[in-house]
Amino acid sequence: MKKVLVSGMVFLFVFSAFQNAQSTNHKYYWMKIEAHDKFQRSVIANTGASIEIVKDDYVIAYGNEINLAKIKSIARVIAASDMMAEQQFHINTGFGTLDFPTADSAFHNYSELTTELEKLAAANPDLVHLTSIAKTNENRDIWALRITQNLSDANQKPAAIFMGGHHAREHVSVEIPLLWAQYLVTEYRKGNTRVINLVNSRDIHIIPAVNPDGLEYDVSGKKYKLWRKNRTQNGDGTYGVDLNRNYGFGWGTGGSSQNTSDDTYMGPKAFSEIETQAIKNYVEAHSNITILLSTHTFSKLILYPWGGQNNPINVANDRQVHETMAKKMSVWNGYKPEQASDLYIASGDTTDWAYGVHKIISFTFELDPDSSAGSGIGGIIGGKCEGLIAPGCAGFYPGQAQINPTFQKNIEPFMYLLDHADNPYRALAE
Ligand code: 0X9
Ligand code: ZN
Repeated sequence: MKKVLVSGMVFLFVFSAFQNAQSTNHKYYWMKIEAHDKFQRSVIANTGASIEIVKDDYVIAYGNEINLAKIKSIARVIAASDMMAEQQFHINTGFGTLDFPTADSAFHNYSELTTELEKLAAANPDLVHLTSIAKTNENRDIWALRITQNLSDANQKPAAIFMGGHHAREHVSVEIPLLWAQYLVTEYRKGNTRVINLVNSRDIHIIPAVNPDGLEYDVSGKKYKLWRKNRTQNGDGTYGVDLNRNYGFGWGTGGSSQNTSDDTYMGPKAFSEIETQAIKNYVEAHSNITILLSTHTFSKLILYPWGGQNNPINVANDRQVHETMAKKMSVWNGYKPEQASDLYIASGDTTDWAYGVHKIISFTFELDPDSSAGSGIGGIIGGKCEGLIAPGCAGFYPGQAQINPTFQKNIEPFMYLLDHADNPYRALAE
């Protein structure tokens, strides 16, 4: 009996190792799936595919053939088209040039981002302080900029934190916090009194690229790879944890996957990742932070907790302050304000943790473009996103011309967030 059990275990081990070795060789699919409400969408999110576009009657999701098979058993798949390219297999075959395709050279790769941040800090030592908050698996610094008039008493000032680049393919979400930092300094020097007053009276934290390893991987070889996660080696041949499923509030309670090869893999435990640990430690070291914004792309949404449960926040004024601020900001940027779980349930995201554990008023912006970008299932050119025909490609890779207009429409919301760091509840009386 014992022998049978042991050989059974050996078989299972060998079999699962084989399966896992195969799991890096997934085919990826864009899927158009019938779904009429958040409950149907949450069931789809539970398969480990990532939902990228939400419409009244359907969603567009991205995932592998296992996700697709699971989805087929629970919902009607209207169309699915596979990404055939070798780079969709997501195996490290050498990085090649770590840079954007030439047509998108206005985006900053990691070394260009580092240079910009260093330049800003070096030219403005009285205002801008650059630190590395962690070294990633691949030895990149996660940079934090602190903009404040007098560093020695910054801890006494109300603080807001802006961060981007949790998801590798969401490059616009890195450019916007970078532009925000540059804007604050430029306007300060120009004598913009509103900016001067805010910079003098606030402690401003900006972390433009939470996931530098993933961001670099996504552009390696000058080809977009539609990569989402970080680049942790999961130990079974697969790479990456979804950093926006790895935070430690309600971790692993829905809309995230235990399967290492899935795009929404939650990690082996909450805060298993260097990147999420770094954000946790940083936020906890700055207890004056009252406001948090995490930029993502795309769909033009302003999201607030909860994302991991359908209930609204049950503390009335906390719920109202999120709702009121989101609504107010939506007038400026034209984005749709809603509770994150109205899209679909997803647990372990940044804002649920920041609000749930630290009572920080927290928002996710899903930046431009809107969800009509490539929302039909089209053909795919060479399996890459360069043809921008596949759904989601245009959404994640909208082209460099999109960067500045996206920033311009978000200046006022960002100023509003910063302004209200002294007392977010003020928004309720305005
Ligand atoms: O799924 C995510 O992590 C975010 N969308 S993205 O396309 N950038 O990946 C949305 C997070 C919002 N939270 C919930 N929907 N619960
Ligand atoms: Zn994202």
